Amino acid sequence: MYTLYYSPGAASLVVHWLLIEIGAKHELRKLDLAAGEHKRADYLALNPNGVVPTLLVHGEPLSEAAALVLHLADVHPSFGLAPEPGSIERGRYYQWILHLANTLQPAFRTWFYPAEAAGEAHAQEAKDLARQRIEACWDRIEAHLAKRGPYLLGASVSAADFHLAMLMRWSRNMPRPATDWPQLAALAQRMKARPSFRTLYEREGLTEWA
Ligand SMILES: N[C@@H](CCC(=O)N[C@@H](CS)C(=O)NCC(=O)O)C(=O)O
Repeated sequence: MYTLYYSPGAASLVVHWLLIEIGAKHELRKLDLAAGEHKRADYLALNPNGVVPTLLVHGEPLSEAAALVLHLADVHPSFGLAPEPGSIERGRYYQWILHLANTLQPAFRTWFYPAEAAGEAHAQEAKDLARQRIEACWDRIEAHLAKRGPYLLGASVSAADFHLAMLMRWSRNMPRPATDWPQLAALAQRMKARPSFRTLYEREGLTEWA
């Protein structure tokens, strides 16, 4: 049994989406980030970083969106969202998820919280740099998909594509959203066509990037 602490559209989205995709029984606990519910003592006891997501797995708290993606795909292998451990495909899968989590997602953190990265006085410079970094990632992923796509691992979808789609969604109001890149746009269309995406949108009350 899973319990997901989430906020609509936040880094919890990919975890929620995968829970729906694999049909796992779960409860949702919505946190109001604007009201600071993620900084309250009871939540910090579960996630000392004070961010979403946190997933309770049989009552045990786990955090970090990418770790939760890897864990869910492993615990529910029949959905084929992760390659065989030890295979070269598995290595590529780790490579992509860690790239998304270590390079692209932190650039988004700077885009959304520029003062945290550089202080109020330099927030605009931080945002400009974040934009460059995000667009450089889109360039590289686009080139990869053109050569080895249509998914990150080739012919079949993996949990990494769900993570990528969440990050692409975050770019929707940027000067150049990820969907300006044709291979990425096609991947987004395929991911959005999954029935689990519709359910996710209904449950989180999302409308943008539908
Ligand atoms: N590395 C963490 C980052 C999570 C994160 O930054 N979550 C954001 C929402 S997208 C958050 O909780 N922001 C509220 C805050 O930092 O106060 C993860 O991937 O789980």
